[in-house]
Amino acid sequence: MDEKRDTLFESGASDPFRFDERVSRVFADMIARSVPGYGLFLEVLAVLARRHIAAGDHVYDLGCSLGASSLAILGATRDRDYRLTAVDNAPTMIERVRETLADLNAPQHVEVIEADIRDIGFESPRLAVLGFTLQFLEPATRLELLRRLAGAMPDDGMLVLAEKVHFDSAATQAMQTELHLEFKRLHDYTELEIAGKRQALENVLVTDTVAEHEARLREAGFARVTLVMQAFNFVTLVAERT
Ligand code: GEK
Repeated sequence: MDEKRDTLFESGASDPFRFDERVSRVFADMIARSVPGYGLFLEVLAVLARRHIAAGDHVYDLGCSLGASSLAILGATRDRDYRLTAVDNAPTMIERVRETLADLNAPQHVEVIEADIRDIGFESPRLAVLGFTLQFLEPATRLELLRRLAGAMPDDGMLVLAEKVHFDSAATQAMQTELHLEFKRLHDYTELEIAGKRQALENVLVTDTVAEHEARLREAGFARVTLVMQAFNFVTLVAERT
């Protein structure tokens, strides 16, 4: 995989954000320098996978991008024989993730599907991961996807949902936003790049509050929702079917 540094917003303003060839080429660098706690999220996911996945299970990585979540899961469970389906609707991501996962020679059965996650059927997902993906779906379509996931899950099914969130309190929101911006500055993004990306993501990445996520997950059919990790305005929730 040709790893490249993210300089997409060097000159500031741009068109609305899209997961295209340019983004796919720099994606690994972009997400590591933009999402506080991304590395820890992958470790948390590995722990959850080790704890939860058993032989014969079906695991879904929904919005897999370059496959980092799949790799974390597969690496932590090499002693088990199960099926992992990685899905993304960006052709350039799929092209790259196919290569990565094929080269991996994983003992598990891995398949990569290019599709909108709202259009595929789910076959008894014991573990499903939405790693910073739900936030890119039109808000009105989120509940239906979660409902279908919960409905297809076995009783001991689990969803790992990682998202950027916002806060009801204006003071908390201001503080968390400032800390996120400082994280980006720490990773050498300029003010122009930060402003450009922010503009590009407007109406493309639409956040909810943790309370909104919890309420929607419950409405979708998940019985228990647990916050397992937070880094500023990025959270990971575990939703259990029963
Ligand atoms: C990781 N989980 O590295 N159907 C399928 N894929 C979609 C859809 C959709 N409707 N909408 C967006 N995507 C990964 C990171 S990135 C997060 C996930 C980020 C895909 C989109 O093409 C992109 O690859 C991914 O969701 C979101 O752990 O960029 O902040």
